[in-house]
Amino acid sequence: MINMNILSIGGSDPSSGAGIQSDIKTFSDNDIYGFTVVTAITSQNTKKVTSIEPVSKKSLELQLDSILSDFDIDGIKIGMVYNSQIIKIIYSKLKNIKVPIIVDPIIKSTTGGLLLKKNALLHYKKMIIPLADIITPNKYEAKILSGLTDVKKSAKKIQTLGAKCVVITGYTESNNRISDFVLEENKEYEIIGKKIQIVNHGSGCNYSASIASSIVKGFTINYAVKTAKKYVLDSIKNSKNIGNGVNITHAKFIKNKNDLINSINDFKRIKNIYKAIPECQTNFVFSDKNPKNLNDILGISGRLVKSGKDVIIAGEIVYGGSQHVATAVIEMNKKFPYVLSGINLKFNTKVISKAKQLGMIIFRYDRKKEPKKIKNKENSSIAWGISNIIKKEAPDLIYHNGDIGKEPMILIFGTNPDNVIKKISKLRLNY
Ligand code: PXL
Repeated sequence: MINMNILSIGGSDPSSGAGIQSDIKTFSDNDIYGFTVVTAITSQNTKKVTSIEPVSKKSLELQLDSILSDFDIDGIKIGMVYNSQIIKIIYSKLKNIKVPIIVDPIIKSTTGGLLLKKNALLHYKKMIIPLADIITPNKYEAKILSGLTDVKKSAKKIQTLGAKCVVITGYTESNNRISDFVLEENKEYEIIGKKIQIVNHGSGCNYSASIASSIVKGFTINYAVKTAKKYVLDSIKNSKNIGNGVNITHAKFIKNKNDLINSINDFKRIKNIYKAIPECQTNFVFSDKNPKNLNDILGISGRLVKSGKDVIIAGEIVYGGSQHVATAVIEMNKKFPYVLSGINLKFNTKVISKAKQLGMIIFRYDRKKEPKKIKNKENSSIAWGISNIIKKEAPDLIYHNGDIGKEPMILIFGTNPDNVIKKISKLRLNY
């Protein structure tokens, strides 16, 4: 699946909790190939930073030349830069590069080490900030960069220094919520997410590398920030106490994605399954628990598409990848919280009869009875249909016979993608 590359320019962290080692993990979680250019070699563990050795001018220049002369880079992330010499080289090599650049200001480590020399701050403001398409300081870093305490004013100031978009993490915090403030070129907003209190090493790098991953794939800044917040929450929740100091973050994020990919592959292996793909094609989705909107649901960005006698995966597995099937799962989940996965298939009376024979719970809604108001509103018929369910247990299968211009459809639901596949297998689809 790998077809994107990001270059991470930053410090080496031998504990792999932060720095370029950690970025490789995040890129890999996003099916992105990570290149690394080392600016400085730190010696550190989960307790403290014991030394920092910047690489020579020549080494940095040659590392950058090696990568930039040989590969197509889709994006660049800049982390720890340490001193003025490094800053100047990075600036001169990147100032004319056209790919998105995500800058994560690295000033101090959680364990106390100073990662940007005090006398390099001026050069950082003059040369690194203007390179940024997105810059992701936390509240304290933003204060150091702008000299201002107020988060909104600080973001404006950093934007005037040359960053196109400023994302300040930890804008507001409570016991279980943390929000980030986003200042884009011509709009500003706040994104609220869940917080858990675990002192950790790595979350800042995870955040900016996740944003970079979404941006190179063409997603909006809003989507990138929301997804990064989920990724970081997950990586802190699942962080590991593998040393004697703070936890090291570790994302489990890909588990749901892998489960969905495995089930999609199982689906593709079902004999003659291409016959079950409707005209509008198929999506197969897997939701996080308690989904609030489409961005909480993994789906295929371009659907499962019939191609001759094959079914091909067009697009990627991403949050927000499905509209229709994901909307159906959200509605089902409101009534039956254990329903987290669903797929749509071509309508066929033989499939319905077989489901009845197997004792599956079936629900039918009539799109012809749909109120006009709903018909005209994009994506609301599924919600309307499902809201009419009066059953005590969740239906395994929902269908409708279509309407003028609306293809009839079958939807199969389950607790997870494998559960959906098991139901499909039992049905022995015979189109
Ligand atoms: O988390 C920030 C960070 C980034 N890069 C390197 C680091 C740290 C924190 O310790 O060591 C190399």
